[in-house]
Amino acid sequence: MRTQVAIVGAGPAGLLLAHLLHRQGIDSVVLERQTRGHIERRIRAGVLEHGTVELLRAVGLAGRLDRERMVHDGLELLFDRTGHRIDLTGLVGRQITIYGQHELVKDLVAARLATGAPLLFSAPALDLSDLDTGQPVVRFRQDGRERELRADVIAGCDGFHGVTRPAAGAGTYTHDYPHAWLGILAAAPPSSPELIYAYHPDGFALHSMRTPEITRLYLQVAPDEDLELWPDERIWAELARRLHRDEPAWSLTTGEVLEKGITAHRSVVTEPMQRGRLYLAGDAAHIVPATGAKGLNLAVADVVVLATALSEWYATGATRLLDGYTDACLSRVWRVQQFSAWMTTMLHRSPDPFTQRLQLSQLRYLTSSTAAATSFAENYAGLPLPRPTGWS
Ligand code: FAS
Ligand code: PHB
Repeated sequence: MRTQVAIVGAGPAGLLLAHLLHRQGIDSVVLERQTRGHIERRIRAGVLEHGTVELLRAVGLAGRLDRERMVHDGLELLFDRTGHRIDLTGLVGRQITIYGQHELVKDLVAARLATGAPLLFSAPALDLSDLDTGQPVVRFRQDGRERELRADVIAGCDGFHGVTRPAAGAGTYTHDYPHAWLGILAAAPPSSPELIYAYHPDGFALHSMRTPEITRLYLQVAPDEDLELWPDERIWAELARRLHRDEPAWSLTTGEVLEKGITAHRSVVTEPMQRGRLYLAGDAAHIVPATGAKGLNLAVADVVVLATALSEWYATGATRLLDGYTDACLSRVWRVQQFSAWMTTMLHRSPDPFTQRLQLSQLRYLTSSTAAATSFAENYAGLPLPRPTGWS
């Protein structure tokens, strides 16, 4: 097979890149290891930044999102059994959107299939070659046969466990956090209209949601926690304890647990995010702890930069933006890494009493200083996104 851009991975990064390139008349082939059903059911992120939604709307991908999303103007920080609201809209004029990543993937898959352009499921990329030539190749498997896809450029959008990041042979910065998240998806209406980030002596807890009927909740647990030790009753009891507040009116609404799992927390940055004609985007290039709800949004920012650089190259032959791809992405990547690490260390239980005092001081300052709350709101709701070529 032959195409202009070979895209490995049909997550938010790969599918959005394919869409932005298609709008510029640039051909691509998307290779996805899993089936369509698998990627459209995979529960991951749920918070979209203000800029991410504006972008999706500007490129014609927000039809269902605008009908079904939940819009939040603020969130709550809970500590010392008292809730403190951060007014995102009041402080920085920006909102967040609650819309499941798997719902967005469904919309992106539908948009791709509507163009008739290739999206190959159950087609795992095996390895890459000729990256330093003008005609790099992806070897992949489809229907039991090994095939080759030759392209001008390869976009590595295959997540943290894909084949493209190792092929880039780049250096990585890694930091592992001494905790993980036990997350559940539950058939229960939200107990509060907005997200609650709870700092508790026994560990962090998060009350989030997907729809008016479905909640998403998380508990801080040990990195090697055994899920077998967490029957649903214990999870609900621990959530109620950590989300407890002195306001008598508030209580946690429980329901059937639809899905539960444990997710590690780590920070990873790959530098450079390119090698020859290979460009990494999204989780293939960097991982953030989920506390700041940034992973998906950072993937979107990368592909906006990459699509703009590729559009210029195909339109003018200029490689200026492609050559500067890594630098253009890394400024935002490290900003988001710092914010996510800061939010994670501020809100997760530390065994060290001195650190606990620092955490409480940080939380009290953040919820009593407009300057501090504004900086938080600016980072949380999302810094402005670069504007892709042809943004209407
Ligand atoms: P993705 O991982 O989404 O997509 C990569 C795609 O490449 C996948 O479809 C994969 O099947 C495919 N692939 C892999 N290897 C391949 C190969 N060899 N050939 C072809 N295809 C291949 N973020 C939040 O903000 N909130 C959350 O609650 C949250 N929870 C998360 C839970 C988990 C378990 C994980 C892993 C991440 C979570 N994240 C969360 C972060 C998440 O949203 C990611 O940042 C986001 O999925 C990144 O999108 P992509 O870069 O497109 O990578
Ligand atoms: C989620 O809903 O999955 C979610 C929300 C906020 C976060 C992390 C995850 O900070």
